[in-house]
Amino acid sequence: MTDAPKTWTREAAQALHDLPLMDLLFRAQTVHRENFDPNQIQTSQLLSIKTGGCAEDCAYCSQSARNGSQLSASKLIEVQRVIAEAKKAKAAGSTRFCMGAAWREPKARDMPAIIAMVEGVKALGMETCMTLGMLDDIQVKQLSDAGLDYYNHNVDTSESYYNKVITTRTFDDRLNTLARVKEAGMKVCSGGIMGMGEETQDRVDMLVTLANLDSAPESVPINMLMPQADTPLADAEPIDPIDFVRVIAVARIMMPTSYVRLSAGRSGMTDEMQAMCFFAGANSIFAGDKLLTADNPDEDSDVILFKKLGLRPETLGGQRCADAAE
Ligand code: SAM
Ligand code: DTB
Ligand code: SF4
Repeated sequence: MTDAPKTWTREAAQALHDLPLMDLLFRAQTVHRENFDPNQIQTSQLLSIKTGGCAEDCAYCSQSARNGSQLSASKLIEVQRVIAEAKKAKAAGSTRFCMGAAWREPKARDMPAIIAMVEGVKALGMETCMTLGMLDDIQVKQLSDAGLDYYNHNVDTSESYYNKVITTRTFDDRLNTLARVKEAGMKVCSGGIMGMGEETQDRVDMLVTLANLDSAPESVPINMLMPQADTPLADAEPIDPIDFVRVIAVARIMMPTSYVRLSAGRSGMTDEMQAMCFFAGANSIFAGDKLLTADNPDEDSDVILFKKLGLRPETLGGQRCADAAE
């Protein structure tokens, strides 16, 4: 069952994807239990530290200045506000605080505040994650020196579908930043979005890219497109829920020790769909009633869902369990 190849071919990954659903889910749950406690879910909370006015043209995003979205651009928020929000997230049970900025890349003048945010949130005893766009060598060193734990930078889709979604940067730009982050010693959080009009092959190719990185990302967010008004993908055909579950299961099997995050789009999912995603091996979520700009299920409904499913939020230090199958 754990005879996973080191390097995945698209044929092997596609064959996995196309298995009868029950066979795929059984394999995914088996791999999951060999590597994690199946009833434990890591929770991260997001905060938008700089919203809107972004120079990139990502077709899914409400924050691109190039899309017609009504969202107004804001400046980088105050460090103290970030720390106050992180304290609330910690009190609500999140172990990781993820700070996101609508930038193509950070400017040198922003780095002192960014560093202060990382240091301030870490001082609360939380894990830190940032997503700020592309980084240069100086910036990865600054973030790593500040103690940043994770850097989120999604590949979003397959290499061949990439320019249907984003034209202001390339897939290779994305991979270059991921390589710099890894090289600087930070953990990588990278995944993508399902439901942007891509083919099944694009979903498989995206997972092959991620699984075949020098080491697979420690965290793999799988987002379901949340269609945003006035963006080119506002009317995209929604992905079939079972097709989404398949992607989670394939991600779990191909990246057995990574956290697979059931990310954006949970507010549009039934409890049953989320339960299937957890069974397929998703073991992380974003908690809190807001993502960056879009809605997320409120805390109460997540508490009820966890109770119904017998899930426990992971605590810091209570992480990956090598012999979880016992
Ligand atoms: N500007 C940075 C960047 O793009 O890397 C960080 C913020 S960006 C909003 C982070 C990720 O959120 C994107 O890569 C994308 O995968 C996800 N995302 C953005 N808008 C979304 C939407 N409408 N539905 C689902 N996921 C979305
Ligand atoms: C990720 O993969 N999903 C998060 C996080 N990384 C930064 C962002 C989701 C954004 C959803 C749309 C919004 O809130 O604007
Ligand atoms: Fe900018 Fe990130 Fe949105 Fe793309 S996804 S427009 S880079 S904020």
